[in-house]
Amino acid sequence: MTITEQPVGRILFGYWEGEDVVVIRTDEHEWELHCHGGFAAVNRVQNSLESRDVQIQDWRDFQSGSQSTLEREFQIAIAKSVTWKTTERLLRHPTTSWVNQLLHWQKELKENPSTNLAGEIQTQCEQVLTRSQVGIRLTTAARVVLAGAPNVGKSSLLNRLAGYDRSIVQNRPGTTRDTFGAEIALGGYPVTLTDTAGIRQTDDSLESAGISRAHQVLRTADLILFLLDGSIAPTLEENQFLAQYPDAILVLHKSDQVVHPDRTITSSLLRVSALTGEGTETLIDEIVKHIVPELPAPSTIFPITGRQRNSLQNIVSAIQEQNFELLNPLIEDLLTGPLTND
Ligand SMILES: Nc1nc2c(ncn2[C@@H]2O[C@H](COP(=O)(O)OP(=O)(O)OP(=O)(O)O)[C@@H](O)[C@H]2O)c(=O)[nH]1
Ligand SMILES: [Mg+2]
Repeated sequence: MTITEQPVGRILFGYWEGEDVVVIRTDEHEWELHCHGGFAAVNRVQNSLESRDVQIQDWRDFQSGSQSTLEREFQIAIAKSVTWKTTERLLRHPTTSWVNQLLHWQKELKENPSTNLAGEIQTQCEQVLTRSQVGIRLTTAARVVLAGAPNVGKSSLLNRLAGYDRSIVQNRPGTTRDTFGAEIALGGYPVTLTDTAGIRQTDDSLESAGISRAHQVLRTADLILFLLDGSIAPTLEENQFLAQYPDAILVLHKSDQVVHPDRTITSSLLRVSALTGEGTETLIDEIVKHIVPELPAPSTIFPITGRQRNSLQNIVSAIQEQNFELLNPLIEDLLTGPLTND
């Protein structure tokens, strides 16, 4: 059977240029095509159809229908979500209730402009804004950076946490020359774990370039893990680093080795060994505790895009400045403003 003979609603299974495909005719002139695999398989099928004058529609336009921008943003976030945990949490977000609440406010403001609703709107928008970090962590990978002296075991720990050999490990200080990341999930949350060049004074221009890149990523990191080699005495560089990045989490690395007598071990110091795996579970818990704020109850509203956060902030500012006439258009903007990329 060819697809033009396919009855509407009938599901066909077959091959398209070597790829398995499932084709459903959804209307007289509309077919839905599903294929398996990653982006390469999808792109291959799509390109071959495009070359035969089939019009490809972006799924974001396809699903827009009568939905508000707010609802579309949550759907896009769910589609892009890379872990089960973040998908589940986004699916449970009470988006419809949020939309209904905004529509209700708009109606009230129109029907009764003298209404004393502004106080309630301000309080609720401020509360939603306090949960911004939750929305960011559910939709954007946290940037966690590994730092420390050359040879302290940064690349080994990255490989251990990633579960594969992403980074080159050698018993020679100065092995890693550039910064690079591994996309992983820790505790169910997406994380970009970045390896950096070991920080030290050096005359090697390539190594110094790597060290200055390390500082660039350290300045924008959500969390820094600073590794100390427990088997050697504390160094001046360690103290200098901690003065510069006081929020870094300290990790006493190579914990499988005998701790140097000059090292003071406090109970807050995490003891980890990339070699044996000791302490890695505790380290992961600690990372998650730092990057993800406590999740609110499933029925709680939170913003997930920069557009939503800006819109909420504009509503709060309008109320603070007593520009009540701006409230309705600003709520409209939160509901239906143009999609942005942030
Ligand atoms: N005993 C022990 N050795 C380790 C551990 N982790 C790494 N090493 C060893 O330490 C040496 C350096 O490891 P790397 O992971 O390359 O260290 P690095 O911090 O990335 O080094 P640079 O890239 O030069 O800055 C290698 O010989 C590793 O096998 C550990 O947990 N225990
Ligand atoms: Mg390295």
